[in-house]
Amino acid sequence: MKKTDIEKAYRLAQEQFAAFGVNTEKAIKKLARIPISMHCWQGDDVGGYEHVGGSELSGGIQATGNYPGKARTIAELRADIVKALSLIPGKHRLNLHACYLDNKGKFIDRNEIQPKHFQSWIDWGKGTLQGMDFNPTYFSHPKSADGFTLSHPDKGIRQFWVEHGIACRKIGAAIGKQFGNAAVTNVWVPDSYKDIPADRTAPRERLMDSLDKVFEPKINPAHNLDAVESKLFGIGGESYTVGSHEFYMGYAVSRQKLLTLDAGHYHPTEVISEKISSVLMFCPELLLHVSRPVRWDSDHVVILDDELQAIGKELVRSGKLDRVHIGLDYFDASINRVAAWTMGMRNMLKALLIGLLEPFDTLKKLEQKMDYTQRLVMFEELKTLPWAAVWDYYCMSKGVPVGMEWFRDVQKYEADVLSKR
Ligand code: RNT
Ligand code: ZN
Repeated sequence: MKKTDIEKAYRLAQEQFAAFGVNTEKAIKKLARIPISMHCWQGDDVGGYEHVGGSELSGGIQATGNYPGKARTIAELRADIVKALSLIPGKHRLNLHACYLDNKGKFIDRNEIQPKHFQSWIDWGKGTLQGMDFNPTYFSHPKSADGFTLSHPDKGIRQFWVEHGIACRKIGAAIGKQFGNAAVTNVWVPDSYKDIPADRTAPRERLMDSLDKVFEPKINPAHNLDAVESKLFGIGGESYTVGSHEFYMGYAVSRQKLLTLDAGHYHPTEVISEKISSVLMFCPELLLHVSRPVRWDSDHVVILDDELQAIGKELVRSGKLDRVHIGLDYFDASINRVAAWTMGMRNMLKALLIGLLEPFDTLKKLEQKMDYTQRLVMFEELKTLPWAAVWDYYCMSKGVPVGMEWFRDVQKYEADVLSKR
């Protein structure tokens, strides 16, 4: 598309939105200030670099597919991340998992990792990223092979994982300190039973106790924020998940931690867009794992579907974006991984833009007057307003490819780099 055409389309769109009382310039400015935390694990199918060549993924999550070009080393992963970020408008964050440590070829067990093992990531990220987030890795490890970690019946194994959690919070703090903004360190454990348990209480009591130990050391919240993520079920853990939604909602509220809402961790008709407003009333802040479940927690690439748009709108409507951390969480190994990142990130931003372009005050007024007919008429009308022209203009103004142009770049990268791996 020609630059002048993008501008022309934008001017027309600007007028159409203005007729609804919406200022597109303001929307664009706000969008530019929202960082999305891009998950490192889409680049190598959640393998990590603890061992040469990555680890066997375990813990009830699965990456399926064997598309060529997976990042085999930290250097390759970084190159792929840089490529993806060059196609996404705005300045963003990187979400790292503990198993992506830079151990310089020497195995370091999870309870012994230190900030120094992530220093090369921090140094590398400083120029490019707005900040970084962190995750303890409670899967793909011999001590998680029983399907239990922080709630394991064995005290020694629980202690090992408590130490891992504490080590990770310290790494989060080192990251946050050096970037000048807090890293969110998100705790997710796979602990679950394949079949019906007899005792549902004891594992939850153990998890609560272990979490309290993980969070015991005081860490400056300006450097590190603690989040906890629930789940409904995992592969091989279908009947009972220790860290259920109720468990973590209660835990986060009582300990004033961040709650993580993962879009794939609820019953199929349950959506996280509906939960945002409630969680923000009772938790200090919120972390999102934007994902896409297809029939189950399948971690498909985030597309611009109804739920993603609902999430974008809810976040904007809440007026509390400053208390929300947006991260992506999916891993599709069956398509080009750089494209998978780019699509998900661009779609998340599109959803936020759609939210920012909504005449929320007008809709609220109609609702207060109980004019539900006009509310619905307006919802429908808004769907076809030319937000895409605003998006194109935004991409152009940020110096990233407009429309499908970004995919040409990825194709070239695949031919020049990925296909040679
Ligand atoms: C698993 C959780 C968790 C992981 C990442 C890799 O179901 O969603 O967030 O996907 O930690
Ligand atoms: Zn998640």
